[in-house]
Amino acid sequence: MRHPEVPESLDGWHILHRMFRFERRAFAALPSARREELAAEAVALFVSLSASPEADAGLAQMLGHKSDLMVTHYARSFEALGAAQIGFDRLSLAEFLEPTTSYVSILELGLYGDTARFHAELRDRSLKPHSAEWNAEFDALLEKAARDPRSAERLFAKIPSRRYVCFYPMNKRRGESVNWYRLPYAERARLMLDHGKIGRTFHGLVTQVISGSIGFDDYEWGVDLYADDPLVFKRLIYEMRFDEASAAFAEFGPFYTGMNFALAELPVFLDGSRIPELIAMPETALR
Ligand code: 76R
Repeated sequence: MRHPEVPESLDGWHILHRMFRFERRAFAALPSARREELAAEAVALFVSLSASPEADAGLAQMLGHKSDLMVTHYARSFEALGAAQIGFDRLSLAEFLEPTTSYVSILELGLYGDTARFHAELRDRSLKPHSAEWNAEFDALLEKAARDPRSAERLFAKIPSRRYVCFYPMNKRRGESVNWYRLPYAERARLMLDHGKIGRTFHGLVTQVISGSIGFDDYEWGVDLYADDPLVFKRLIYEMRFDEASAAFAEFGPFYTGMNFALAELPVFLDGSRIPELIAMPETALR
């Protein structure tokens, strides 16, 4: 039975974020032919994942001590994520990459508004709430929402190709006196609507990927933000702190900030000869 307080969501890509420390000096000590071999083997794996409609892989050079490299995997199942993880760990390059942390989640589109509309529609049709018939009709409405091409496109969109990435996990507060999960549904729906309105003032400047991690990892959501200018993250996240959904209820985990780069630029990242670009430079494409 569906709990009347629970907003539905549509679920898409299964996502694994992995952070690594790169043993740069040990790698640099290898003969150049061996370095090239390791890099080529890794690029081949990432390119094959990203070329598939069933998966994607993204690389980012991270700033600070928390990690040097973030690998983002998208897949259609946990099995496929597991295979991607093992594929990476079997690379000879993995000897030089020490995992520091990771995050497991599933891309979600929240349906606060739609869930309320579905409830109203079924009420208007005089169905007994949560009867077998009600449940079947509710499922049908949900499936219809999932088939909406705009939703389908967002659920399985490839990793946004924008230079800067900011990733952090977060919770909605569940304290003794302030508890998101004890607010009435209508109140949470209103707060999420307001949240969306603030978010939309940044439409076009930022691409956000919200993934749910309740039951999978240490926080409740993973937030990936992608932009062409890192100041957009600072402005957007600051502004949201004043919005009630964040001001009263958001709790944040660690933030990870970095620069996405083209898969073909991995050899440049590994060699450290320059900062790898988002678009592969012609000379690396030739390697
Ligand atoms: O999916 C949609 O675009 C519809 C509206 C929407 C939902 C349902 C939306 C819009 N978000 C939704 C859900 Mn969001 N979001 C965050 C953060 O830093 C903080 O304070 C919080 C981190 C940012 C920066 C952000 C940005 N959002 C969620 C959820 C699920 C909550 C739940 O279900 O209870 C979380 C945890 C979350 C967090 N959000 C937007 C944005 C932006 C920029 C938008 C507008 C996107 C656009 O229109 O382009």
